[in-house]
Amino acid sequence: MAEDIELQENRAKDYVADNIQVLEGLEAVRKRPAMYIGDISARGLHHLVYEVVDNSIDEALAGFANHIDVTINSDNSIKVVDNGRGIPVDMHEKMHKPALEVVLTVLHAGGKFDKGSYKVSGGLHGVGVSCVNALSDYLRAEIHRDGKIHMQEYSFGKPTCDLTVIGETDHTGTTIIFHPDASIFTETVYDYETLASRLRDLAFLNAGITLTLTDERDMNDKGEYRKDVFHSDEGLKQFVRYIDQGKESLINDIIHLNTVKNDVPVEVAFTYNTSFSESIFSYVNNINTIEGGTHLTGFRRGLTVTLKKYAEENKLLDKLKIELSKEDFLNGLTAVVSVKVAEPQFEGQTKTKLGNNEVAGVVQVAVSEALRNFLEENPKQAKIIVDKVVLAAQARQAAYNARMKVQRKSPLSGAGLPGKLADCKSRDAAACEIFLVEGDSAGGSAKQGRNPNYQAILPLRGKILNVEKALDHKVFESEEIVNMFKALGVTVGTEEDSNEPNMSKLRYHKIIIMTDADVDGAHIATLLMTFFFRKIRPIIENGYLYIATPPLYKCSTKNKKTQEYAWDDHQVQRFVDTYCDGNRDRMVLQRYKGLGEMNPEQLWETTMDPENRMLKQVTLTNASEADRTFSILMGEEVGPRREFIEAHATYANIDA
Ligand code: 0RA
Repeated sequence: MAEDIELQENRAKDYVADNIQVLEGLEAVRKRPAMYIGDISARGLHHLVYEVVDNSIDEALAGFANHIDVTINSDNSIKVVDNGRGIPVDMHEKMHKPALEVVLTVLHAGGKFDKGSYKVSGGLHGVGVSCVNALSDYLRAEIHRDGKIHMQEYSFGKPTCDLTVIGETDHTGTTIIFHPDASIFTETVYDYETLASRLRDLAFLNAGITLTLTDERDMNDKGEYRKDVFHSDEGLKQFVRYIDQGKESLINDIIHLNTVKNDVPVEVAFTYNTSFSESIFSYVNNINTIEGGTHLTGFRRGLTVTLKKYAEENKLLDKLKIELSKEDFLNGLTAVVSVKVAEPQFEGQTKTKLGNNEVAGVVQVAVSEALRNFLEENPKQAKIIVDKVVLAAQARQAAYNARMKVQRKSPLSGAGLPGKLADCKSRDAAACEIFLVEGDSAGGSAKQGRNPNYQAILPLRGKILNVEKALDHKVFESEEIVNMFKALGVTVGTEEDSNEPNMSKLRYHKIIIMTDADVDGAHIATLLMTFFFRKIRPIIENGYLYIATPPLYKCSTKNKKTQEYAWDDHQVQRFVDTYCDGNRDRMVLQRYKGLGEMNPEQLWETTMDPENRMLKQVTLTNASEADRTFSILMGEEVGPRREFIEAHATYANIDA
């Protein structure tokens, strides 16, 4: 334990030296924050909250807390309250300061007082709450412990007062309030949905704990703050049901196991729906392992081996003429795999891939046992699953044939590019952009307005195919979709048993969806996002997908001397205030109904010119939430879609 050795050494030094050492630790965090929390964008900003909440989750998993309340205060500071034992406040003998202060000022000090406890949470980067302290211009800790309320405040990681008793209390717990340092972060406004989806995940992943989120920036007419309560009694079983809300289930049951094998707690839930996509989400110590790893390998193996064996033993494959491949078992599967590993090794580009080999076998055995039992007890549902696997194998063969027909005709030379593509001159993918434009007329304007050196235009006719509802071979028969694959230089499944997109010949690193700013445009943008999410997800994961934001208005003074574009009503009002002496009658307001109403110069100026345009980058903060949303919005079930739209009606009156 390197930290322990360091602490021992510190004891020999004098108090001042200790202090300097500690400050240097947090200075390092302030100097290179991305090294500690991933990045300094919105993601890092939200990560601060997860870091604090994870400590409370640990306290709950140790059996001492069951309630965690998160509040977004009106100044975008965050309050996290738990009902655990409270961070210890007694003197830390090695450090000569209260344990609380050590926790808040020494990197990785969080769990050091509680050796016996099984610390499995602790944030993606596991840096602890001291990191949050270092990156906050203000932090306040309030500890309810031993009948007293203890308080200490910090600024930029340094205490601004001694630990003080400020009152009495009849309960225990920890409250941390912090305000992120605006000089560190490029984004300082918290997004409710982002926090809500993480807290919802945590509730599903840790059955029995209640988490709440309150937004004090957002009050309704009744004077209530926006608030959600997240709690799950059935854990991952409910998680799977939640993800699949918009999908039609194939079998009634959700197969659920929750066990400890070789000291590794394993929880898995899965079921099948009638869709053709695979929705597997995996977690290690509550961290979403986006890149997968050994736990996922174990799950897949347990699932395929057991199902195949059952199908063979029960002679359910006799009519099948082709070999089953691994992916046939994953069609229409929704699964969540969660393991808690004492010493996880994280690998991969984003350090979200579990490397511990011993975990694969543990999960495989647990899944095999549970699935075997389920199949034997539920022969009817077992037959339905196997039939679906067989269907998937046949569909795979048909899709492969369709793809091959397309991709054979599409050599890498320019000759294979779609006729409608106006390509750019550059061949440097990192510098190149492609605009996917709604309609031929807007496409024409874009072609004239663009910078042809690095901007390509692909006009799309009307609504593209909804891939959420279509079988793969239909997808590869759709002209618009094939054109996109060809233009992008992406192929899918050139290996017969794989659906992985091949990105190595990707021709553009900015793929920009440009649609009208109306309901139809939003629908087309959603169809395109669904397509990328389901078929070429790495484009989103790599940050290559963008949405253009054409202006909604052009404001002109009556004499036409001054003109400005506006994207919202605030900007219109600012124009009125600045150029019309606050008198709306002196302004001519042109409402753009579509891209086609702009001439090429206007389209360039407002929407395409990198100097002026505002691109929205499509990011993926929570893949299971995105999966659920796409299947609700684009899938078969009408009820959940209506509910969802009523709850999230952003485009409700944009056309009014
Ligand atoms: C170490 C020891 C003990 C509690 C905690 C840490 C603790 C940390 C956090 C962070 C947020 N909430 C927390 N709650 C508790 C307790 C040791 C003892 O009481 O014996």
